[in-house]
Amino acid sequence: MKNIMIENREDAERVLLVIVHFKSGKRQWSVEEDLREMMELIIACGGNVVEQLVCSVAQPTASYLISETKVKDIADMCGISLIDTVVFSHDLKGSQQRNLENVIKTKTIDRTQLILDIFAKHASSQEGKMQVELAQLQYLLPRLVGKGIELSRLGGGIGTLGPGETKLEVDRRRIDRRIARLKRNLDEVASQRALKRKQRKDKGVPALSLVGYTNAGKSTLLNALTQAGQVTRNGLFTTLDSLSRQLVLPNHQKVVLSDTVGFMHDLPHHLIEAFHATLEEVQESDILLHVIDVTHPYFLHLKESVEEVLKELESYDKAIINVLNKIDKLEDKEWLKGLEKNFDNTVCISAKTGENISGLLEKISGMLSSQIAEIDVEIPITRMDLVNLAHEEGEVLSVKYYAETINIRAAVPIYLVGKFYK
Ligand SMILES: Nc1nc2c(ncn2[C@@H]2O[C@H](COP(=O)(O)OP(=O)(O)OP(=O)(O)O)[C@@H](O)[C@H]2O)c(=O)[nH]1
Ligand SMILES: [Mg+2]
Repeated sequence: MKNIMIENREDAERVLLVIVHFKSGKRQWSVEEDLREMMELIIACGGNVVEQLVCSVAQPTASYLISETKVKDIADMCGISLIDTVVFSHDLKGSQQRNLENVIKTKTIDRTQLILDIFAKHASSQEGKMQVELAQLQYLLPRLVGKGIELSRLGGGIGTLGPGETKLEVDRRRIDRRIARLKRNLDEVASQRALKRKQRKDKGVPALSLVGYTNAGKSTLLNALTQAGQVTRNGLFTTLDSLSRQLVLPNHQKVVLSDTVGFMHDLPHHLIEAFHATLEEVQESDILLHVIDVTHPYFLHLKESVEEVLKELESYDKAIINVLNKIDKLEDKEWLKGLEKNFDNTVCISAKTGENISGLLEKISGMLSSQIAEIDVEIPITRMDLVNLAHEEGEVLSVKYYAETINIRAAVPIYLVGKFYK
């Protein structure tokens, strides 16, 4: 297997990456795919991979996951190459992690902890920080042995991250209380968000969300469409908070477009749970723009992984536009035509150069005009024109006349909803 070249950073922690590959079982990513992504995760966390080892596992062992012989190999490599941290590509049970560290005598972490550390590093808003802390504590809780021991696990990834040293002495009960408080605070944030969404909905403004694998170009596209000034970077999990901006389509229709946290395959369940307030933005959207980096060597697998997360969020049956991004990097664009035929609702763009952004806007307008929304509104008695409009363009469910108002319930094209609420 070829070594993937990465930046040589003298100051970074020296990492030994262990790729665990099961010989049988459910369909999984290839070793090369896992290796590439784990490298990117470790770089995003500020580590430097100086050694890699692939462990083919026929039967996972209860004590170490991998065989005892391999554990001894790892211990030797750690000594020879002055390794600071061993990172496993597969999740480890608390007991496996402890057993490994006892033999290897080096800090050992798994993929989930690595991802949690990146999130901790990138969280900047109050909400983002609370969500990450909640996910970290939930990850930690079943790994606690005894009372307060092993809490050094927090902030024990690459670099010192996490909720912080001051919390290292807290015991299980305090963690439980902290989890309950974080959940309460996050529920409050979620209800504030829900209120804002309702106000938007009442005004008949359709909601669109940018979804996709991390690093696909979602924030770059939000900036191209709305000059939002969202931070973009070549690296994993740059955006953690959802940011919404108004977008006016060429037909003058106003919509709200939200950028949100990137997805990844086998995203730790705690993270999805902790980020539910942010992800509700996706669940409540009328249309999803699935941004796909077509220049990624494994983009079809990444697309499937995003669709898996959307299924988990019960959002896969929404109207989705597949936005094939970064086409400026392609020398040969002919093969894209085949893709466009195979996927539904596809547009090829470059968020960076602005190529075919107009095609994307057209697609959004087209899709909105085919979407129906139910309205239940009171309109002034003088506005019979709206009753006529509902009859002409939609399906009227009921019309009730009062002294000064008319109550109308109808199913109308989504782009007309705003007219009824003005
Ligand atoms: N060449 C090229 N690069 C792009 C394009 N769109 C985005 N990028 C680059 O891809 C990298 C990731 O872009 P982001 O917009 O931060 O990606 P994201 O999907 O928001 O990533 P997360 O927030 O981490 O989920 C950045 O270096 C961008 O400059 C594009 O159309 N062409
Ligand atoms: Mg982003």
